[in-house]
Amino acid sequence: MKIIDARVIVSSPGRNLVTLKIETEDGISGIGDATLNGRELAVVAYLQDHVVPCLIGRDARRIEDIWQYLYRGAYWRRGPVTMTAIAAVDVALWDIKAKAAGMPLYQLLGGRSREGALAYGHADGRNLEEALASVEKYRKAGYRAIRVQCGLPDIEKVYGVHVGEGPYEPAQRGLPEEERWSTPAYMRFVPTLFAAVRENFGEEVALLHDVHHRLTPNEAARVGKDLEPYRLFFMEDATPAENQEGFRLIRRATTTPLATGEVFNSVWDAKALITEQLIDYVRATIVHAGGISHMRTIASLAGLYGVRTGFHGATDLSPVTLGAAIHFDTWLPNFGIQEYMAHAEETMQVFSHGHRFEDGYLIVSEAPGHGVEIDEAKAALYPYQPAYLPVNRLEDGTVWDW
Ligand code: GCO
Ligand code: MG
Repeated sequence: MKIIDARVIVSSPGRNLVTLKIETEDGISGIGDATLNGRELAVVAYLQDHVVPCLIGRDARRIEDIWQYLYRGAYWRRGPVTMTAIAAVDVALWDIKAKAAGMPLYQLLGGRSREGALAYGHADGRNLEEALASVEKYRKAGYRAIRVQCGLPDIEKVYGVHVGEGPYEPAQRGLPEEERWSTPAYMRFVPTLFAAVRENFGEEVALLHDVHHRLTPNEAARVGKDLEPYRLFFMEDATPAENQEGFRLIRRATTTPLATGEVFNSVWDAKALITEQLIDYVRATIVHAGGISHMRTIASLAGLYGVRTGFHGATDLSPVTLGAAIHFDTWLPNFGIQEYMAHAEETMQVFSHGHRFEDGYLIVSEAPGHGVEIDEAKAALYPYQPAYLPVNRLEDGTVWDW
């Protein structure tokens, strides 16, 4: 089953998304997501200039060999650009293999382990009142797990909180915007937020929160302790995880469950975190961590240490990644939770799939492959728009983690 064509589709239906389509001599094609938010064109060039020429003529059935060829064979390893490009190839090849077998992808992975994947939605508000109203909306929509983010007094823009109409979207067209951040204001406010949410919505709903890399390990330990009474499902990215050992300090101080890893691209980014049981959920995901093949390695290692997955699922991960993730979640024994943000209407004019959200769970479609298709003619209607994630500064102007 020779690969006869591979092309990169860059489109901006609501936001920039990059897709790789691989075609085989048998007429079966597959697609993979290659979107790296704010750095899209670096992956496009990596694929077009260095990967696609090496794919033509290879046997599409040899997924593992092609993965090793692109990873080991490149000499230069890891990094978000490389691993996103490899992921796009890998997911497209799994899509092709599953279509050739006439099976939904989860069947090839080992079959169903659950009926649906528990999903969490994003509640947010510019102030406490709005945040509570947003939680209410997600409860009514059937969510059993809800992430809660809230604006801070005297801070104009806060991560995870929408401005204007429509859902939160951090990437903005044009050059990067700059935001201001106050750690003390955040640390004072966040326990109040979760006290109010528990008071209004009771003990049953699973609550999550994303600190988005803003704290030092010791500050994270403090916040983890302060949030213990509200029994979070997890506290995410409490501190940047480049220094994996930094999590020892947080872990010793609090029983609030910890999640990290949406920016990870390899098992090496998570090795100490997993083997030392410093986290409860690993958030590395298919598109940025080398595809299904490498995510299996990360998830299997995690399984040995009682760590579960909590795949990143913001809108900059295209419907193709979401589709592949729902298959993975349906199979993986140590699945934990799936982040779920519905894509914009324009995005869903370009991509189609049969996966569905029902009663708090994502239910996998039975279509062969990963079940997500792209309409290339519609994609062409939305040309690429330069857009960037914001840059963060402390109140005194120091550049900080966003
Ligand atoms: C999340 C994430 C996102 C990221 C975004 C960056 O937990 O969903 O933190 O909001 O910031 O995906 O590209
Ligand atoms: Mg996050």
